Amino acid sequence: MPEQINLYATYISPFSHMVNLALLEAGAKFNRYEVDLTNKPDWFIEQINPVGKVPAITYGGPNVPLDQPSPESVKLAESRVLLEFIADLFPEARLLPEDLVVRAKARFFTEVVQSRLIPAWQGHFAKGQPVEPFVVALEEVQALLPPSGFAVGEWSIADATVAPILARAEVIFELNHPISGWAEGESHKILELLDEPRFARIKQYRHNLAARPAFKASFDKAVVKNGFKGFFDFLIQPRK
Ligand SMILES: N[C@@H](CCC(=O)N[C@@H](CS)C(=O)NCC(=O)O)C(=O)O
Repeated sequence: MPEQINLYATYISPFSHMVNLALLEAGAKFNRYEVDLTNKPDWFIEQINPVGKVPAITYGGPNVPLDQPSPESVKLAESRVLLEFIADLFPEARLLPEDLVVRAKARFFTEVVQSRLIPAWQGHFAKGQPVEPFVVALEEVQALLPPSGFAVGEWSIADATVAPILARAEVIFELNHPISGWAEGESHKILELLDEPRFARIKQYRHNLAARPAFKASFDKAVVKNGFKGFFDFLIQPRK
């Protein structure tokens, strides 16, 4: 029987959402602490994750208030590591396919999302890079999808990796915050592009991902949009 799981996460963070989704899909019992990235508590960096990033998990140890972590619990971080850990912890939930070839395909899908789609997306909305690498990476992800169903057929942690990104990409294009420095109408063009027939499969996939009860329970578009607005406003405010 798995031990106590405490998830340290931030609602707007896609990496946090990945882990939250896997825990929900696994039917895990867990506690969640919302970490404010604009005012990170010292205890989080000192006692949970020295690099100060969410998501992180404490596993096991005694029952303690989440802002007073026990030295006896195991501290784990990095979304990919956490997703694999959750899949291992709850084998009956089949968060990774049993077939070893399909399992490798799920990991390859995750690799493409982590190494190609995410950097291209972040580069475009946060670092002034062109949109093309994001569009190319989206095509790559789409090309990996089977004709129907999820990344490798049944839902797996590969889907947990991409669902938060696709949902937030839409939110950020709609938000069109000054931090992105996009020209007039640029974000509209990309939203229209995502609606084009060439992206029909990924559009259907996005709908399938969003229809999962675990996704609905962990993602409120209006809250995420508002959260990004507040976070981006914080990032661009002049520092004293
Ligand atoms: N490679 C990490 C990335 C996690 C990450 O970048 N988290 C962001 C939020 S989305 C964060 O905590 N940023 C706070 C900071 O860097 O200070 C993972 O996959 O878990």
